[in-house]
Amino acid sequence: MRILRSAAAAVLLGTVAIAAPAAAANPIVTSIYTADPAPLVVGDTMYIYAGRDEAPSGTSNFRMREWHVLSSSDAATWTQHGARASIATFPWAGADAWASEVEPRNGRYYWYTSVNGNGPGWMNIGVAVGDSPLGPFTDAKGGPIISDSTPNSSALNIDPTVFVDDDGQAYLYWGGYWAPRAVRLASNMIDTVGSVVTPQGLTNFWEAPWMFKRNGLYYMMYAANDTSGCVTDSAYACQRYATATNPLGPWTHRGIVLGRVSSTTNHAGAVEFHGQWYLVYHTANAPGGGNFRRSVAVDRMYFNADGTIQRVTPTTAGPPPNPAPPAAQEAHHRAYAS
Ligand code: FUB
Repeated sequence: MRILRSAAAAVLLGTVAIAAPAAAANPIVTSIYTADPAPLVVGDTMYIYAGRDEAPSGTSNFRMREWHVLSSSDAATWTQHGARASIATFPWAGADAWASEVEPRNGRYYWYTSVNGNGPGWMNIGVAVGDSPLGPFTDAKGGPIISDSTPNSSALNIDPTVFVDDDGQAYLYWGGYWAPRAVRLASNMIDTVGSVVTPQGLTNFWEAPWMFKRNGLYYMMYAANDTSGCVTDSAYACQRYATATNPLGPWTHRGIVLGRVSSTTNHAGAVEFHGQWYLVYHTANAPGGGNFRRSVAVDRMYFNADGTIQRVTPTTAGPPPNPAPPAAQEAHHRAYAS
């Protein structure tokens, strides 16, 4: 059974073609459905790691087996690199390639995933590792980092976001069903250190945390589905955010980054690229799209002078091209010429 599943996944991975760069517009990819985007900037390239929605039209369950990678040199034109990890990447798992995020450390790229293990319980956090942003990626731990049997784990162990602070300490945050969780990671990026804690102050947290730091302040963005300013129908969600002066909180809720989108789920990541900030999120806006056939979008995100975030206005045009500054391009060309 295991061999058959792996072989099928290998075929899937092998048949995904690398597409030519696609013109800027939201959604940024329409040849497949993509969801749960996690941006990562490496040098002059922005990568987006995203799950693939494969639910047939008219069905009402997630069908997700692969994680794909996109890249861009200007945040406007995107190249599809196909599936770079799948359920088969984790021999101990069998279904549900849900939200993921890649965190670099010491020249390696750690791809944290939500995936349904074959053991007791439902969702787990797994981690694969590769030597480049495009992989190849292999299971780094041989089992889940977090499972339902982890003491004080979330009610739903999904949606990992990993952050390495300036002092080298790494943190894993995750959670769903209104239950955010956090734990320190060892410097090997695959073992937890100490107890799982419950972050305080993430008002109306539902799922999909996204951690980052800007100007010495910690930011946690997350999906909420309350009807007290977020959405009018709690089947949908918005993106709220909170800030803290310590990576484990306590957090102070600051407001809404992104209102309701056309899909019931609302999952986003934020990143700075070539001096500008971007919000990467998903909607149901692609042709034939829906709650289980979502598509990734990119738009500019703006901070106020006091560090608060302006609410993002989703666009269909997407952001204008933001290539590397000329000096960086010259240095890049010189490096290649030498
Ligand atoms: O894509 C499956 C799940 O839906 C994700 O893990 C959640 O964040 C929501 O987007």
